[in-house]
Amino acid sequence: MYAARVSPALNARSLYAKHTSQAPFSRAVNTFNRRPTRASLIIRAAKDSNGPRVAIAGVSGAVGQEFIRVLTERHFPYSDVKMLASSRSAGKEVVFDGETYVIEELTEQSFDGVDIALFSAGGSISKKFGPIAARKGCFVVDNSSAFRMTDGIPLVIPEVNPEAMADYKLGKKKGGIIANPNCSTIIALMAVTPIHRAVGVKRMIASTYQAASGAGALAMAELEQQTRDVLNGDPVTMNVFSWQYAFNLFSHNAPMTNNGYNEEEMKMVNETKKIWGTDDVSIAATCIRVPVMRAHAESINLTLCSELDELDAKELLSKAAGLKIIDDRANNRFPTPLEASDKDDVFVGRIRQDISQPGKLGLELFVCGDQIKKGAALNAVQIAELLL
Ligand code: 2RA
Repeated sequence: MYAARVSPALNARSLYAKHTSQAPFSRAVNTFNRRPTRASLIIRAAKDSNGPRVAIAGVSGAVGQEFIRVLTERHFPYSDVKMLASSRSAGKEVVFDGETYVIEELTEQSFDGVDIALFSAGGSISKKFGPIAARKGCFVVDNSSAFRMTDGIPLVIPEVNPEAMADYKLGKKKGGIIANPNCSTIIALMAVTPIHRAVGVKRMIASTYQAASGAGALAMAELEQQTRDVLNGDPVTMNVFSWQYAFNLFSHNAPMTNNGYNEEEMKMVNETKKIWGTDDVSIAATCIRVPVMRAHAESINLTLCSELDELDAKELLSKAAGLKIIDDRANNRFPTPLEASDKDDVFVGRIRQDISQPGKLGLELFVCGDQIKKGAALNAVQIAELLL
C-alpha cells in the first residue's frame, strides 16, 4: 500500500458540492449560488411571518448544507432563520431562499427566541447546547448520537414511528429534543419495517456497504484524492483514514466495543429495538466502508415470525411511503448507490426468499439510500415537519 501524509489541501467543500447538484460555498458556504434555473426559481422555502423561527447548528458541515437544501425543497415554513456554526465558520455567508445570512458563532444565547433547531455539529456540541436550547423552549432535532438511546427522548423515522413524538408539537409542549437515528438504521428500517409490521421480524442480519459521506466531507475529499493518486501512480494521500480507501474497503471506522462489534454495528442493534419498541428481535450487523461517495447500501437477511411469500413482500414494499422498488431479475437491475444518490426515497430490490431457511420464513433484501438525505438531513426535516 502506498502511504504518504500530505498537506490537508483537499477541497472538501467543493467536492461535497460536486456530489450534490448544488454549487460550492461562496467564501466557504453558499448553497444556492448556482445560476438561477427554472428549478431554482421555483423551489423556495416558505417565508411566512407565522412560521416558526428556525436555527441550523453546524450549517457549514455536509449535513448542515443539506438541511438548507431540504428545507428549501420542501417549502418548510419559517419566519426567521439563524445560521450557526463554530467560531471557525462564523462570519462566512450562506445563501438560503434567496437571502444571504452571516453565520453566527453558536453560543448559549443562540437559541433565544428559536422554535426549532436542526443540529448536526457533532455529539459534544449537541450534548452541551441541545439541553440549553430545549430549556429555552426550542425543539431540537438532533442528528448526532448524543441522545438517541436516552430514555424519554424519541428516536424517530417519520414513516416508521411518528407516534413516538405525538406529544411534540409547536404550541403544545415547551421545547424538547428529538433524535434522528443513525443513517444505516434509517435506511434499513425504511424497508424492513413494513415487513415487521405485517408478519413480525424475529431476526435481522445486516451487512452494510457505507459511503464516504457518512464519515464527513473530508472523507469524501480523501476518496476522490486517493482515486486520483492511484490512477496517477502517486503515493496515496491519507489524512482522514490511516489506510487506503480508494480501490479498497474496510471495516467501519467507528470505535470497537468489547463484544467485537463496532459502535456503528451496535447502533443498528440498539436503535432498531428502540424504534420498534421491542427487545424481542435478534439483530446483528457487519458495517463496512466502501469507496462510494454518498449513498449507503445494505444487504439484509430476515427470519420472520410467520411465513411471507416473496411476491407478497414485494407487494407490501411497493405500498410503503418513501420506498421505491428496483427488482428486475431478468435484466439484473437492482438498487445501486449511484441511483440512490441525491434522492429522497430509499431503494429496495433483490427481494427473495432465503433458501437456507424453512418454508417462507426467510427473506433477503438489498437496500440503497442517500446517506446525507434520508440518512440524515431529510429525516431530520421530516421530524421538524411533524412538529408543525
Ligand atoms: C457513517 N454513521 O459512518 C455514519 C453516518 N451517520 O456512515
